Amino acid sequence: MKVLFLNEYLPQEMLGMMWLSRAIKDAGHECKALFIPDKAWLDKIVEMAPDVICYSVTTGMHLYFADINQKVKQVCPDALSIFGGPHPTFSPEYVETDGIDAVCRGEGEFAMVELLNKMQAGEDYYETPNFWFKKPDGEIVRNCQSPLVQNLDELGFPDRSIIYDAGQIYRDSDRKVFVTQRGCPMNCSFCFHHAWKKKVYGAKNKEYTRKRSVSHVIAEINDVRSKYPLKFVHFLDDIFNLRKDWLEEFCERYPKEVGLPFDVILMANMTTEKHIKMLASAGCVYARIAFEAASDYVRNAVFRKNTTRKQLTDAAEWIRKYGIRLGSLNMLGGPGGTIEDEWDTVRLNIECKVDHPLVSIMQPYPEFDIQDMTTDMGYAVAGYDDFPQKFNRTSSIEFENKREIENLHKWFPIVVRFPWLMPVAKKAAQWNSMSKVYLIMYMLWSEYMVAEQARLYSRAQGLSGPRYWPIVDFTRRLATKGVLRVYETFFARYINRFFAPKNVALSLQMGDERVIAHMD
Ligand code: B12
Ligand code: SF4
Repeated sequence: MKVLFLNEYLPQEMLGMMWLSRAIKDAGHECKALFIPDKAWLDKIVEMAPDVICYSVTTGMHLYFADINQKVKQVCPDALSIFGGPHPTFSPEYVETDGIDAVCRGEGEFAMVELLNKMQAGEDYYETPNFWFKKPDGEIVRNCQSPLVQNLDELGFPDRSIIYDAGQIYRDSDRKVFVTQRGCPMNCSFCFHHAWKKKVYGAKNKEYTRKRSVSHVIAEINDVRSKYPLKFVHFLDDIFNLRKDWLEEFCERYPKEVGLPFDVILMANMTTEKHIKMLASAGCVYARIAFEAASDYVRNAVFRKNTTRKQLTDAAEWIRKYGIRLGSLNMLGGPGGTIEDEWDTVRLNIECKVDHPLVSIMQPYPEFDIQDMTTDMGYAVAGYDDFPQKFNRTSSIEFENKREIENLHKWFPIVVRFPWLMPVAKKAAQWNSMSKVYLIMYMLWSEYMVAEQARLYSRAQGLSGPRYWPIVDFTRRLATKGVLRVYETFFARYINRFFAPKNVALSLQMGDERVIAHMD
C-alpha cells in the first residue's frame, strides 16, 4: 500500500511520523511525507496517488487539517484519510468531521501495520484495534486499544529518511532530535500523560513508562551521524533522569561511544547533585528544569507537579555549579492563582539565575484533569474548536486579568534577565493597548536568546570568534530577516516568475516558529 503523511513544517522533525514510517516500511508498504506550504502540493499528491493519507494533529490544529483534508479528498476521493496524534486520541469523535475516514487513538505502529496488511489483502479492516472508523453509510465503529508496546528497541530506529527526504531544512540541521523513552510516571494535571495512561490505556506506571536500552540509543545516534549532518543531540525525553541505573550507564558510555554535546530535561524531585555531575562530564551543556509555578498551591495542588521549592532551587544551583546552561519551563494562567503568584514565578527564575526561561500559557486540553479543575473552579473555557494553534501567546480560559497575564508572559524572559525592570514591567503589563509592542519585544528578546543558544552549540563544537558572539549573531539574524522580509513583500512575486529561489517565506515562518519555541 502507498501511504502519505501530510504535515506542515514544524520547528523540529516529528519522531512519531518517523517511527510510524519505520513500521510501515518494515511491513513492506511504501511511505512518504509531504510538508506544506508547497506551491505544488495538490499536484504532488495526485502524482503519488496514495492509498492512505495520514495526518498527525494537536488540538488547535485539528480544524486546519480537517480543511486541508477536504481539499485532498477532492483530488484523491478514494484514499483513506487517517488522523492520529493527541487530538484524535483524546477527542475520537473528531472522526465524525466531514472527509475524515478514521482516527487512531494512542500509539500507532502496530495498528497501522495491521490495517495496511488487511487493506492489501482486501480484507475487512473495520475491527482493527486502536481505530475508530466512519463507514460510508456514516456508522461509527469504535475499536478497543491493543496493549502498549513494551520493548521499545523492537520498534527499530525511527525512519529519518521520510522526513529528511521531504524536508531539506530538517536534513541540513546540525541539531537533531532523539528520544530514549515513552511515558511518564507523574500525573501532572496539565500534561497529556495521565490522560493517555489512564483514560486511553487504563495502564499502570510499570507498563506505561518505558525506556530504550542505552545500546539502542547510542547505536541510533551513531547511525544518524553516519548518514546526516549531526553535531548536537537534542533529547526530547520529558524526564531524562527517570532511572538511575540507566543514567549511570548512559553517562559512562556516551562520551566514549558518541561524544557529541547534548541537552536534556530533568525532573527536580528525581535530581541529585551526582546526576548533574555525571551529566556534565558526559557532555550535557544545557539542562531544563520544569518550575511551572512558584506558588506551592498552583504548582502542587493545581498542576500536581509534586515538587518542593527547595528541590527546584537545589537542582538549579547544581546545574549552574557544574557549568551547564540552565533553562526553566514555566506556565502562566493556571486556574486558582493570582497575578502576584505569576510575578512570584518570575522572582523564582531570578533567584535561580535562570539563563533561558521558557514560558507558556496553560491550555486545558481535552481529557486532561486540569480541564475539569478549571471548569469546577468556575472559569469559562473556550470550546476546542476555538483553541489557539499555539500555547505561547494567548489563553483559552476566561479570567479577570487574562490580558495582564498575556502581557506578563511577553515581559517574563526579559525581566528574568534584567530584574531591575520588574516595577516597570508590573505597571506596563496592565496597559493592554501596548500588547503588540510587548509581542515585538518578546520576539526580539527570544531571537537574542536563540543567538545565545547558538553560541552554546558552536562552543560545544570548539568554534569561537566574533562571528559566534550572541550580539553579532543576533544582528546578523535580524538583518537577514529584514532583507528577506523586504524581498518577500515587494520583489518575490516578480523574481519567482523567472526562477525558483529557496522558499523564503517558509524559511521566515520556520525561523519565527523556532524563535517562539526558543530553539535553533
Ligand atoms: C516534541 C513535541 C513537539 C515538537 C514536535 C511536534 C511533533 N508533532 O512531533 C514541537 C516543538 C514542534 C511541538 C509543537 C507543539 N506541541 Co508538542 N509535543 C512534543 C512532545 C514533547 C513529544 C512528541 C513526540 O515526539 N512524541 C513521541 C512520539 C513517538 O509520539 P507521538 O508524536 O505522540 O506519535 C505517536 C502517536 O501519537 C501516534 N500517532 C501520531 N500521529 C499519528 C498519525 C497517524 C495517522 C497514526 C495512525 C498514528 C499517529 O503514533 C505515534 C507512534 O506511536 C509531546 C509530548 C510527548 N511526550 O509526546 C508534546 C505535545 C504533543 N505537544 C503539544 C502541544 C500542545 C504542542 C503545540 C500546540 C504547542 C505550541 N507551540 O503552542 C505545538 C503544535 C505543533 C503541531 N502541529 O504538532 C501537546 C498536545 C496536546 C493536545 N491535546 O493536542 C503535547 C501532548 C504536550 C502536552 N501538552 O501534553 N511539540
Ligand atoms: S513530569 Fe513532565 S512529562 Fe511527566 S506528567 Fe509531569 S509535565 Fe508531563
